[in-house]
Amino acid sequence: MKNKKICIIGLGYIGLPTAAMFATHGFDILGVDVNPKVVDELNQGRIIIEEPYLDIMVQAAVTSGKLTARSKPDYADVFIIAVPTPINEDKTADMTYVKSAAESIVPYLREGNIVVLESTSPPGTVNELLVPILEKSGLKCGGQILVAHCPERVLPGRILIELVENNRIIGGINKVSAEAVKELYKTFVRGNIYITDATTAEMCKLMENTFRDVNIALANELAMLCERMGINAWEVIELANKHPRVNLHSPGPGVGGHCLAVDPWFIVEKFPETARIIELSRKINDGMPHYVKNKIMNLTSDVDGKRIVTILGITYKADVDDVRESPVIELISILKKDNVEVRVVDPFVESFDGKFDNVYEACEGAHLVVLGVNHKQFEKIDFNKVSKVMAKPQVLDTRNFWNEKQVCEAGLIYNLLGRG
Ligand code: SAJ
Repeated sequence: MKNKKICIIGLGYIGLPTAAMFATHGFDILGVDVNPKVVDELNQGRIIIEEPYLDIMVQAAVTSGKLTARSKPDYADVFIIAVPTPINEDKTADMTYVKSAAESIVPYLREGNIVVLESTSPPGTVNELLVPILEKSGLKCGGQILVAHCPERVLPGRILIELVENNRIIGGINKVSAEAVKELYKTFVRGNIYITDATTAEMCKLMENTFRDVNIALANELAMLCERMGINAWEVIELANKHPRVNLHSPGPGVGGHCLAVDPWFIVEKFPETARIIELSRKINDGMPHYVKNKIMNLTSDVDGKRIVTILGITYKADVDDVRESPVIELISILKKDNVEVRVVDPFVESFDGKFDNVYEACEGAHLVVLGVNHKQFEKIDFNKVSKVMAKPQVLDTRNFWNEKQVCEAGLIYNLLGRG
């Protein structure tokens, strides 16, 4: 298997770490990306995304000559497609990048090649979309070319660890395809590798994120119920989770990122009349920024003139720089529509309208501080300083992150999402 040439289409959060991983395991890697900046930087051993240790690994792979990049594919033994599958306005999957990636490799396909789709895709994509494109080469899939779906399942911030440690699912268009791709991934995966058919693998990947999204919707519904009942959802969660078969998730200002907020729709688009819990959960989670906005408006209802709200953390989750589908950004935009002055502090985000670098300056004259994302750095805030500079000393913690006692001792009123 080793010394084979692998062509990886798409050098983003998944394609690039996968390229670096194969390169450091003896393969010759050609990375392909439509963005010239990604290609140029990579050929100089540099990367333009944030992920722990990825820069070092990529630099080593490029220096050793095992990883190079260009804008077009070339002949190879294996082709891996790792391009984005964004979502359209109407909540259907935008398969444009997968289609053009597949079409771009057709001229270079030869008998004996392996083609792997890593991109998260609606069930049926490999059989109904990928195979017909690849067969334009005149080669038969399943015989002359082996084809499989090998969904990525790594968590941003832990990608290099999880690429190696996580279990993997490989769905082949036939058994020979699945077995061949298993041999390939075995070179660096230390978790178990399970083989199945392509559509089952597609559905597994989507259901993993849907499982999480539905459970978060349940937690968000619990938070809203507890507020009405005058009890604390976080206490309910803690105590209910003492049961050996219960694992309630955490409420929050909504669900973001390019996975949980998107993948469930790929199932809904297939059978909307059947995927009812999945669709309702998406809507509950998407409604959370509006719910939090109403809370903010109530907490500042006695303010004369323009309300000033300081939001700490705007990325889609803690300690990452990714703002895709961030519910806090949605919250900011609806607050602004209601004429609220929003100030933002986020050490992970370079620029954003209303961004302050200093927490205390951002709190000066504010009527409410909202903890949007629980970045580790926000643990160390000096609440005494915050309390002194605010016009109305109060906070809203949407993540159950701060220590209530500490906040109150500084003279601030502590409000918690999910507690009535
Ligand atoms: N969130 C909550 N409450 C919770 C847990 C999360 O509100 O109890 C929110 C987070 O704040 C965030 C969103 O959900 O806005 C998603 O965060 P996440 O950490 O659950 O997931 P992602 O999107 O970073 O990564 C997921 C992972 N999938 C699963 O854990 C099943 C990852 O393994 C996948 O590889 C990734 O999606 C992907 O690429 O599909």
